[in-house]
Amino acid sequence: MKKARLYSGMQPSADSLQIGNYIGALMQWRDLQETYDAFFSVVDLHALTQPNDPAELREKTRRTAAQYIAAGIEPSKSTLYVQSHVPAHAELAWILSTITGFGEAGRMTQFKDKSQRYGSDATSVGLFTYPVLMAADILLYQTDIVPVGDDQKQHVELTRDLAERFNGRYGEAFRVPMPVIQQETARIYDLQNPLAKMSKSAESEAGVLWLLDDPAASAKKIMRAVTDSEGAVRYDRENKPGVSNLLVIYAALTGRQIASIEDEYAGRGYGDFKKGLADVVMAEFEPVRARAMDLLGDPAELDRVLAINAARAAEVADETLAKVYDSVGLLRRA
Ligand code: AQP
Repeated sequence: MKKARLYSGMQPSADSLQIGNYIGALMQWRDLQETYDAFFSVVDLHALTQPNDPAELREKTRRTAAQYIAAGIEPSKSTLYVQSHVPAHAELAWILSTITGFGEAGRMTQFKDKSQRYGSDATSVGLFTYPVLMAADILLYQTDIVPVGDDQKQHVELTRDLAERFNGRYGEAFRVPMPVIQQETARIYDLQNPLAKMSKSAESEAGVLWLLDDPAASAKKIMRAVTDSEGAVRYDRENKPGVSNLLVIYAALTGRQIASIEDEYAGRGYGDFKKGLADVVMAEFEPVRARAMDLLGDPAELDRVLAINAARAAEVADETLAKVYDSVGLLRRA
């Protein structure tokens, strides 16, 4: 039987991914690639919506791809490629932008948040059309499911609306995808501000655990993580967000139930618990880091693997794009 298709991606917006990207996305992708025909891209065109140093963006793109592989995404099993290597993404985004309402795009909360944060002079049209490019990413591959965090749900809803609108107007060209929303327990918060989502672009580094960081630095950040004065290792998201976040990380990385971790640390202080967690994080990250560094030591080989995967992606994407061009009435080149 043909496997259902899955699409997801991450921006190469930092030298290293953070533990939220790992637990909230990569660990799940690693499992999902077994049952789905999975496409995972490094969305470098999206990353252009932030200011970038060109040489650094190239490096971050390689590093992000290396971390996908190091975390267990297998380029022989999944299609792991760089978005800009498949020109159909930008081309379909243009077509989709012509059927997207201005007001519809303006209602996207991520755009509203980011544009407020940057101010109108620093807000580009690219940031405004970011969700249209994301819709193109998903629709090019006739995707069945899109695993995303709940902050991306609105973008997948827009994708569905655009697919249905296009199909209704021009005839069936796209499969209408379903979002699969990540569970609350897969969401990781900043260690210093456990009410804010941990993010690659956090203002302060103190609350972010980087996959490629020196293990001693990660351990230090865990030991300094914000907790509370109760002293009990107990999950209570509302009243104990710091400790709850650490428990979620512990449980996600060990596959254990939160209750069993609470039992283990009952009557022991936060120091012991944090030390235990630091050991868990270091044991998990160490092989990932070593493998990523190994891959980055041979960039020509990494580029070769990415090129093979981009060719595989382009085969599927080009077929969808050709259909779309025909549907909207663009004259075929003789
Ligand atoms: N804190 C998090 N907890 C759980 N999942 C998370 N993801 C990101 N942060 C957390 C998941 O990682 C993937 C990365 O998506 P992205 O790179 O396109 O952007 P993002 O979601 O905005 O991630 P960041 O790290 O916060 O990046 P910046 O700072 O560049 O915006 C997604 O699957 C996301 O759900």
